Amino acid sequence: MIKELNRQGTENLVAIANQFAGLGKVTATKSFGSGNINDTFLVTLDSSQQQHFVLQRINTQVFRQPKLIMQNMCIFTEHVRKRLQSTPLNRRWEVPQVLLTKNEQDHWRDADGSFWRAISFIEDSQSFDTMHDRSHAQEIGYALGMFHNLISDLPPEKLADTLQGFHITPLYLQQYNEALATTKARKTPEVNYCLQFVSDRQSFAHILENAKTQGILPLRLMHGDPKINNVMFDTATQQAVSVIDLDTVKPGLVHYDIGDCLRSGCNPVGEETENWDSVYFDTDLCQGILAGYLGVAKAFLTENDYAYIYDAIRLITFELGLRFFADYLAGNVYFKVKHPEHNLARAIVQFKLTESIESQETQIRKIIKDIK
Ligand code: GN1
Ligand code: MG
Repeated sequence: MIKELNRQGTENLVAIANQFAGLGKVTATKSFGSGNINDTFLVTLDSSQQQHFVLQRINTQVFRQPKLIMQNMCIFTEHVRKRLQSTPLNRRWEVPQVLLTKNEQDHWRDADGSFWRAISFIEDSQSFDTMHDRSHAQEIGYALGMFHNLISDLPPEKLADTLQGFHITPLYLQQYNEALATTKARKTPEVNYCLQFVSDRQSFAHILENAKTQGILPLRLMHGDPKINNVMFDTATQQAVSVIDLDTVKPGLVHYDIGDCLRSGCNPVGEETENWDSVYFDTDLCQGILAGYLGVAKAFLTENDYAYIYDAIRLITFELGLRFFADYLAGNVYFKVKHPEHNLARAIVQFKLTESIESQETQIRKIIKDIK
């Protein structure tokens, strides 16, 4: 029975992929990447013009208005295409393209109502879940800087809000309190550690939103999810060539991105480890990422922006832990999990990382001061 369903699933996938395969026939599909929200597949074609593309089923429980994502993506890619045409870079840089169906639509709804879309695959490139060394870190920073730079002249209001409340830490705190009030989770030592951890940081959760409301930090366009494995590297040169996963490109703070990139890039054991004692924030990698980032981003950052970089690193790390923990308490309804305690384990990783960031505050602030 299971075999039968799998076979049928694969056949359906090929049929869906063929909707987007204008340049050939689909010869293979396979699961791709390690996304926590959408389902992602790499499609292989028999065409010499286009060998692969990325097919995704959008999780519409999370992204309630998936058409807005496609609209944003088209505006974003068009803007960047024009920018690169008028001011070409002196190195390889690619922007994922939206692929249309045979009926020229930017998505396809299957018989179950699932929302499918296709994006070009950046050929001869790869991504990594953990950082190798300082030069890798510098390239990750460059990639985020280039990403911000290329949209720094696109007014934020041109893009829609594809995920309301995303990276608004006080809202996550509210959802956490709601989950806590009704949870059936047992109070194990791990759960108690997380409860105490969040309780000790309630007022800190407001730091970036307060700065935004007071006009200290301006609303800009951001990527929303610039974690290490969303940066593609040229397989030959090992230089960063693209930032992928554009679903959350929308108005926000660049600080969410800086924080997310550093919390993800400076944790050498990665966010899926269960060896919690090995989790730490590597300040050499932090220096590398910031050097790469500021090399490109210096032009548009203000004095106030620098003043909040340390807080952003600490906050976004804490926030992701809070999001994982709240989802564990709520019964794993948002992030995909491999086992019932998965989100709890992920939360502990982010909280251990937050502790490591807090214990190195002076060094991190000095890195930021010396580099600007
Ligand atoms: C989710 O699905 P994925 O892996 O691209 C999440 C990010 C988290 C990340 C943690 C829309 O991203 O915010 O940082 O997991 N995306 C959304 O791995 O919530
Ligand atoms: Mg993502």
